[in-house]
Amino acid sequence: MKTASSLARAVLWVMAAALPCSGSGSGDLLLRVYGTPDWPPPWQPRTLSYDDGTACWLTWAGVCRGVWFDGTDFEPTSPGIECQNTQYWFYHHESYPWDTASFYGELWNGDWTGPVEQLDQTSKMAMHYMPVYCVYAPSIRPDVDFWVLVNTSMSSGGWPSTLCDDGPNFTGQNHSFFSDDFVIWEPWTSDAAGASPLMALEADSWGGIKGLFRSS
Ligand SMILES: [Ca+2]
Repeated sequence: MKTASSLARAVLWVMAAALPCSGSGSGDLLLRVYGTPDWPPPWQPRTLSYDDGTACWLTWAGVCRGVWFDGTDFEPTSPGIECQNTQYWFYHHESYPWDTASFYGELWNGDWTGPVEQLDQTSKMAMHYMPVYCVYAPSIRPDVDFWVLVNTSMSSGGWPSTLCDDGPNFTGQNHSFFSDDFVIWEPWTSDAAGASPLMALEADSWGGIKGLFRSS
Protein backbone atom coordinates (compact mmCIF):
# COMPACT_ATOMS: atom_id res chain seq x y z
CA MET A 1 0.00 0.00 0.00
CA LYS A 2 1.34 3.41 -0.89
CA THR A 3 1.52 5.81 2.01
CA ALA A 4 1.70 9.58 1.81
CA SER A 5 5.35 9.27 2.72
CA SER A 6 6.26 6.85 -0.06
CA LEU A 7 4.27 8.89 -2.56
CA ALA A 8 6.09 12.04 -1.51
CA ARG A 9 9.45 10.32 -1.83
CA ALA A 10 8.55 9.13 -5.30
CA VAL A 11 7.67 12.69 -6.25
CA LEU A 12 10.88 13.92 -4.68
CA TRP A 13 13.14 11.60 -6.60
CA VAL A 14 11.42 12.21 -9.91
CA MET A 15 11.78 15.96 -9.42
CA ALA A 16 15.31 15.60 -8.12
CA ALA A 17 16.51 13.96 -11.27
CA ALA A 18 15.25 16.84 -13.33
CA LEU A 19 16.12 19.95 -11.37
CA PRO A 20 19.67 20.45 -10.16
CA CYS A 21 20.24 22.96 -7.39
CA SER A 22 21.92 26.16 -8.48
CA GLY A 23 23.84 26.79 -5.25
CA SER A 24 24.16 30.48 -4.43
CA GLY A 25 26.12 30.18 -1.18
CA SER A 26 23.49 31.57 1.20
CA GLY A 27 20.31 30.02 2.48
CA ASP A 28 17.84 29.61 5.29
CA LEU A 29 17.33 26.59 7.53
CA LEU A 30 13.81 25.15 7.45
CA LEU A 31 13.02 25.96 11.08
CA ARG A 32 9.76 27.79 11.65
CA VAL A 33 7.46 29.03 14.37
CA TYR A 34 3.68 28.92 14.50
CA GLY A 35 1.72 31.20 16.75
CA THR A 36 -0.63 34.10 17.22
CA PRO A 37 0.97 37.49 16.60
CA ASP A 38 -0.02 40.62 18.51
CA TRP A 39 -0.54 42.58 15.37
CA PRO A 40 -3.83 43.76 13.98
CA PRO A 41 -7.03 41.71 13.74
CA PRO A 42 -8.14 39.08 13.13
CA TRP A 43 -5.24 37.74 15.27
CA GLN A 44 -5.13 34.50 13.37
CA PRO A 45 -2.28 32.09 14.11
CA ARG A 46 0.26 31.94 11.32
CA THR A 47 3.62 30.42 10.49
CA LEU A 48 6.65 32.69 10.54
CA SER A 49 9.60 31.60 8.44
CA TYR A 50 12.63 33.03 6.70
CA ASP A 51 12.95 30.10 4.30
CA ASP A 52 11.03 30.29 1.03
CA GLY A 53 9.64 26.74 1.31
CA THR A 54 11.85 25.24 -1.40
CA ALA A 55 14.23 22.60 -0.04
CA CYS A 56 17.63 22.80 -1.70
CA TRP A 57 20.33 21.72 0.75
CA LEU A 58 20.84 19.46 3.72
CA THR A 59 23.37 20.28 6.40
CA TRP A 60 24.85 18.73 9.51
CA ALA A 61 27.15 21.70 10.26
CA GLY A 62 27.64 22.47 13.95
CA VAL A 63 26.37 20.79 17.09
CA CYS A 64 23.56 23.34 17.12
CA ARG A 65 21.83 25.01 14.19
CA GLY A 66 19.31 27.75 14.58
CA VAL A 67 17.25 30.51 13.06
CA TRP A 68 17.20 33.92 14.74
CA PHE A 69 13.70 35.42 14.54
CA ASP A 70 13.29 39.19 14.75
CA GLY A 71 9.61 39.99 15.21
CA THR A 72 10.09 43.42 13.62
CA ASP A 73 10.83 41.67 10.31
CA PHE A 74 7.20 40.54 10.27
CA GLU A 75 5.47 43.50 11.93
CA PRO A 76 7.44 46.65 12.77
CA THR A 77 4.99 48.17 15.27
CA SER A 78 3.72 45.23 17.33
CA PRO A 79 6.16 42.37 16.95
CA GLY A 80 5.22 40.07 19.85
CA ILE A 81 4.04 36.52 19.23
CA GLU A 82 2.47 33.78 21.32
CA CYS A 83 4.26 30.62 20.12
CA GLN A 84 2.15 27.48 19.85
CA ASN A 85 4.69 25.25 18.16
CA THR A 86 7.98 25.13 16.31
CA GLN A 87 8.54 23.15 13.14
CA TYR A 88 11.68 21.31 12.00
CA TRP A 89 12.47 19.71 8.64
CA PHE A 90 15.12 17.03 8.11
CA TYR A 91 16.50 14.97 5.29
CA HIS A 92 18.15 11.55 5.55
CA HIS A 93 20.63 11.13 2.69
CA GLU A 94 21.70 7.53 2.13
CA SER A 95 25.32 8.61 1.55
CA TYR A 96 25.40 10.55 4.83
CA PRO A 97 23.44 8.34 7.24
CA TRP A 98 22.32 9.58 10.64
CA ASP A 99 23.87 7.97 13.72
CA THR A 100 20.72 9.01 15.58
CA ALA A 101 17.36 10.52 14.74
CA SER A 102 17.07 12.00 18.24
CA PHE A 103 17.49 15.72 18.69
CA TYR A 104 16.42 18.52 20.99
CA GLY A 105 14.10 21.17 19.61
CA GLU A 106 14.76 24.35 21.55
CA LEU A 107 13.31 27.84 21.92
CA TRP A 108 15.53 30.64 23.27
CA ASN A 109 15.47 34.37 23.75
CA GLY A 110 18.36 36.18 22.09
CA ASP A 111 19.28 38.61 19.34
CA TRP A 112 21.55 38.10 16.32
CA THR A 113 24.59 37.55 18.54
CA GLY A 114 23.19 34.25 19.82
CA PRO A 115 20.68 32.52 22.09
CA VAL A 116 20.93 33.64 25.75
CA GLU A 117 17.89 32.39 27.70
CA GLN A 118 16.34 28.97 27.18
CA LEU A 119 12.54 28.89 27.14
CA ASP A 120 11.98 25.26 26.19
CA GLN A 121 13.86 22.08 25.32
CA THR A 122 11.94 19.11 23.90
CA SER A 123 13.47 15.77 22.91
CA LYS A 124 12.11 14.57 19.55
CA MET A 125 12.74 12.00 16.83
CA ALA A 126 13.49 13.44 13.39
CA MET A 127 11.70 12.05 10.37
CA HIS A 128 12.87 12.04 6.77
CA TYR A 129 11.38 14.86 4.75
CA MET A 130 8.48 15.41 7.10
CA PRO A 131 7.81 18.21 9.56
CA VAL A 132 8.52 17.49 13.22
CA TYR A 133 6.79 19.72 15.77
CA CYS A 134 7.53 20.78 19.33
CA VAL A 135 4.17 21.80 20.73
CA TYR A 136 3.86 24.30 23.56
CA ALA A 137 0.85 23.99 25.85
CA PRO A 138 0.55 26.46 27.37
CA SER A 139 1.96 28.62 24.61
CA ILE A 140 5.24 30.49 25.10
CA ARG A 141 5.80 34.22 24.63
CA PRO A 142 9.43 34.89 23.70
CA ASP A 143 11.12 38.27 23.40
CA VAL A 144 10.93 40.16 20.11
CA ASP A 145 14.26 38.51 19.21
CA PHE A 146 14.28 34.75 19.70
CA TRP A 147 15.82 31.58 18.30
CA VAL A 148 14.50 28.21 17.17
CA LEU A 149 17.29 25.64 17.51
CA VAL A 150 18.13 22.09 16.55
CA ASN A 151 20.48 20.75 19.22
CA THR A 152 22.21 17.61 17.88
CA SER A 153 24.33 16.89 20.96
CA MET A 154 22.93 13.32 21.04
CA SER A 155 24.80 12.70 17.74
CA SER A 156 28.53 12.32 17.16
CA GLY A 157 28.37 14.22 13.90
CA GLY A 158 25.60 16.82 13.81
CA TRP A 159 22.79 14.53 12.70
CA PRO A 160 19.89 14.41 11.99
CA SER A 161 20.62 16.65 8.99
CA THR A 162 18.51 19.77 8.51
CA LEU A 163 16.92 20.98 5.29
CA CYS A 164 17.67 24.45 3.92
CA ASP A 165 16.52 26.58 1.02
CA ASP A 166 18.80 28.37 -1.41
CA GLY A 167 19.48 32.08 -1.62
CA PRO A 168 18.83 35.07 0.64
CA ASN A 169 15.58 35.71 2.52
CA PHE A 170 13.24 38.70 2.35
CA THR A 171 15.31 40.71 4.86
CA GLY A 172 18.61 40.46 3.03
CA GLN A 173 20.22 39.49 6.36
CA ASN A 174 21.56 36.14 7.52
CA HIS A 175 19.10 34.56 9.94
CA SER A 176 20.47 30.99 9.93
CA PHE A 177 23.50 30.11 12.01
CA PHE A 178 25.41 27.14 13.38
CA SER A 179 27.69 26.67 16.35
CA ASP A 180 29.92 24.01 17.91
CA ASP A 181 30.40 25.75 21.25
CA PHE A 182 27.23 27.83 21.72
CA VAL A 183 29.43 30.94 21.86
CA ILE A 184 30.43 31.61 18.28
CA TRP A 185 27.53 31.51 15.85
CA GLU A 186 28.54 31.39 12.20
CA PRO A 187 26.11 32.28 9.42
CA TRP A 188 24.94 29.14 7.67
CA THR A 189 25.76 29.05 3.96
CA SER A 190 25.88 26.27 1.45
CA ASP A 191 29.66 26.63 1.61
CA ALA A 192 29.65 25.92 5.35
CA ALA A 193 31.30 22.79 6.68
CA GLY A 194 28.97 19.85 6.34
CA ALA A 195 26.65 21.39 3.78
CA SER A 196 25.81 18.96 1.06
CA PRO A 197 23.91 19.67 -2.10
CA LEU A 198 20.40 18.44 -2.50
CA MET A 199 18.48 18.64 -5.70
CA ALA A 200 16.00 21.46 -5.92
CA LEU A 201 12.27 21.12 -5.98
CA GLU A 202 9.97 23.57 -7.66
CA ALA A 203 8.02 25.60 -5.12
CA ASP A 204 4.71 24.18 -6.29
CA SER A 205 6.00 20.62 -5.96
CA TRP A 206 7.15 21.40 -2.42
CA GLY A 207 3.69 22.76 -1.63
CA GLY A 208 2.17 19.61 -3.06
CA ILE A 209 4.33 17.43 -0.86
CA LYS A 210 3.38 19.42 2.22
CA GLY A 211 -0.25 19.01 1.22
CA LEU A 212 0.18 15.25 1.09
CA PHE A 213 1.59 15.19 4.59
CA ARG A 214 -1.11 17.46 5.95
CA SER A 215 -3.79 15.15 4.66
CA SER A 216 -2.11 12.00 5.97
CA1 LIG B 1 16.27 31.78 1.47
